[in-house]
Amino acid sequence: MTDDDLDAAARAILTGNDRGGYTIPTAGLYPFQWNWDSAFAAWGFSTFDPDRAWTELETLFSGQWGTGMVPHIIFHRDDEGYFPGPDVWRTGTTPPSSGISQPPVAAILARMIHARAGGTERLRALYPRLLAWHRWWRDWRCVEGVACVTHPWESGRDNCPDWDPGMANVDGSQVGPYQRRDTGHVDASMRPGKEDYDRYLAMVQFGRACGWDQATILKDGPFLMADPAITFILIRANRDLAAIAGELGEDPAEPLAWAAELEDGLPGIWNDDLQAYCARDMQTGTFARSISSGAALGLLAGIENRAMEEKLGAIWDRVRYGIPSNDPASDSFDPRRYWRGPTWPVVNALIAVGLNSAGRTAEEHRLREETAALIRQGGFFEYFDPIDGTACGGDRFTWTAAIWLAWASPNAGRE
Ligand code: 2M8
Repeated sequence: MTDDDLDAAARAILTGNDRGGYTIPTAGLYPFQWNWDSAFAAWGFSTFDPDRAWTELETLFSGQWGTGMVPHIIFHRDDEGYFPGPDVWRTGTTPPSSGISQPPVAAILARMIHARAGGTERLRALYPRLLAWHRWWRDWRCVEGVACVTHPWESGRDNCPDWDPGMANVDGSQVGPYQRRDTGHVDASMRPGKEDYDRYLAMVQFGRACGWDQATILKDGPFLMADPAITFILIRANRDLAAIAGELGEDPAEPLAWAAELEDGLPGIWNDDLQAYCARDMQTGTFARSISSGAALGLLAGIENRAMEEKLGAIWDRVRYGIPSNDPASDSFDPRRYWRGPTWPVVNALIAVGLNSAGRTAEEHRLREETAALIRQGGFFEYFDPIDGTACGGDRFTWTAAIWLAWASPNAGRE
């Protein structure tokens, strides 16, 4: 296939995964609207259908809770193909949704979509919703100055070794019987294990039992870990929101103050032993034992740190294709099991936004070429083995198609 053919195929994936105002990540495995997947889908749509791009974000925010939280999954219609569905989350919301959030990339991408394709009035209408969501992050997820997650699914990097310290203290033994659906769609050896799933469900059951009361979840919940990736994303997203505020004639003070607070909190997630920003269990103080791709998002937030960059450079050199989700030198590295080692085109794209902002054009070019090579060889899969490039997870994947169109394709207009 030529790159032009790949562009056409990527557009066909986005339109094929369109369920009317929102796109599913991939048919079968993920049949609902996922939060950060949708923000990337909008970025992809903005290259050929700006109206549809804004609609994607508007539909995402139609699921926003009164508290400002934007859920990680919105169940616009029933589908038996995924577990846990709305009957397990039982949030009582309309539309039905999960009870946790996902990385707040929407403001970052909305700003880039606006720069690429216009749509000032659509952005103006979204602005208060973005602000309310960021305020929710500040009020309910920022602990000791850094952004935390109350469930590994909230991080978007589900079974990453980042979460192993917190997961070790979650009791999954009492969750009762249940039927997973994911392992019916993709190879079980690539998915999180049963013990992980038991713990994931125990956390959902805790949230449900307290009526998704955030104060209770923070104080008494089974899991609370600081997430370097979300901390960096939120710093950048707050600054982008402040820039959007400036363009719209709104007051940027609030998001700027939130970004500054997060930056002040960064020493709390600096792991001296690994010389990198790392996930940290806020209940025990324990750091994750290896460096993940979360650290590579530092430049997105304008954080330059020589010691960490040397470490990240060495990690990148240990693989052939893009930034791996976990350090190949770590004993927890697993090149094909979800977030325990593979490379994710969508994360590479986000890292590249940071490299671009920092003027690291040579590294950005390398990352783009390595990511493009994966897609040219293997197609629009969910993720890839970073060493031999084997395509893994779901096929015809929305966010892989989206980042091809907006970034990795030689035909993508650069922001
Ligand atoms: C994966 O997460 C879901 C749960 O949210 C799952 O494995 O069932 C993650 O890769 C997440 O980041 C992503 O948003 C989702 C849909 O692509 O799949």
